[in-house]
Amino acid sequence: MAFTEYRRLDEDSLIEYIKATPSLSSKIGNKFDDLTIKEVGDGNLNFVYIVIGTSGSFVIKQALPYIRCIGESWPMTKERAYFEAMALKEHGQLCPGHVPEVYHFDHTMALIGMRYLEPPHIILRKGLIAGIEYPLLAEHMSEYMARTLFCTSLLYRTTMEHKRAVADFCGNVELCRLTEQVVFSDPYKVSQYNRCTSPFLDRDAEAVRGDNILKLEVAELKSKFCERAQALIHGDLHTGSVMVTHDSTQIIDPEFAFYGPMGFDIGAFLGNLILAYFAQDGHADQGNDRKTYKKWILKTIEETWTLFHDKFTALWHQHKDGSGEAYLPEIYNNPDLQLLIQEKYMKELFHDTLGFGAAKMIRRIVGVAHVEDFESITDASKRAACERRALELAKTLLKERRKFQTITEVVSAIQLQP
Ligand code: ADP
Ligand code: SR1
Ligand code: MG
Repeated sequence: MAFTEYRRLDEDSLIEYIKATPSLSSKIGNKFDDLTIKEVGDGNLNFVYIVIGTSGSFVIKQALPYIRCIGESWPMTKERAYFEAMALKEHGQLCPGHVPEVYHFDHTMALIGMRYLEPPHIILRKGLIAGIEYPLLAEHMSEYMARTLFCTSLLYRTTMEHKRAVADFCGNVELCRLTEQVVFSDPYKVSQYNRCTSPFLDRDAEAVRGDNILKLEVAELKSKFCERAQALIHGDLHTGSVMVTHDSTQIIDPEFAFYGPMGFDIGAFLGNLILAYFAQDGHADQGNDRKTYKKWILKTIEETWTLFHDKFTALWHQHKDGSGEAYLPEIYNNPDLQLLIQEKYMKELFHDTLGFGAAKMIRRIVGVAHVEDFESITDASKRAACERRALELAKTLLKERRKFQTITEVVSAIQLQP
């Protein structure tokens, strides 16, 4: 069977595809008799197959020309697989310990072959719902974000390298436009795609649409998302894009990658941890009140930012005389001036993180794509109560982000949210 033009694979045609593809068949020792192939895609967009043989394994991810969770009525370019493969490779080079290796990419078939993150790896969001602590999560996520964001920014690269890379990733415009719509636009207007825990949150959703200050602030964030090519960001760094074990953290699914504001990634991760925090009361039962677990989530939020800050600024210090062209050493080699610049840069990044994180929280409560953290709370009134607290906190963070000076203040605000 030839695979010279795009077609959607299934379990049977995938075997033929693997047989015809040496980079994949060699991974399973060219043995096809005892292969098990299972489609596991529980994400929103694509099909994911786990392929396990007696001598090896891998994952195949294939993009379709539409959004899986909506259906063919919402077309979406399958070029997204190209950008996902590019970002996995680039981020993988910068942070190999936390990104699955790409074994194969087929542009025509919009298909990626990559390392199978074997059990006990699970999706972090599911671990957070189950109340499992991951002691190295903050360490690993801060490492991944510091390395990928710093090394793709002008703090590390020349403007020539940066411009070329920005131009390459500009092609991922359709995925960016999807984010523009579902994160920065739809939640603030009546849209056929929006939903909320009705009728409990109908008024809350209406209040979001009627909040002029909120709309003013979200416009500012949207403009930054569209205009600021600060670094190669993952673009969808929620807790469903992270797979974990007790001591491994792997970042998957960067199909929304492009040169955008760093705070969009950090905010996505922290915002989703905050959603996980507010969902805990809905998961509490007689056996576990989740109080200890909530403290661990708060500690992880605080540590992730603090460690990110320290690692990012350490990289900056280490490469201050390198080829990065944002602050040329011949102008900015004075230590006092360097400190001022760094403080200004990190303060703006902190406020971006809070703003984007809050926008990502709001869209998960009143927009099209909700999160399992809340959706798995079966009692709708209980779910709505959890969601309302998260929504109120997010509105405060988004509107008043510039008043927060430290991550400790943010954690206090989360705890004090009535
Ligand atoms: P989508 O782009 O549709 O969101 P994801 O990349 O999030 O797809 O993958 C969907 C699911 O497939 C994940 O939630 C995870 O369960 C599984 N998966 C994806 N990549 C891997 C991998 N490399 N190893 C193991 N499981 C994976
Ligand atoms: C229709 S919106 C689908 C969402 O799923 C992806 O993971 C992105 O977050 C996107 O916004
Ligand atoms: Mg996904």
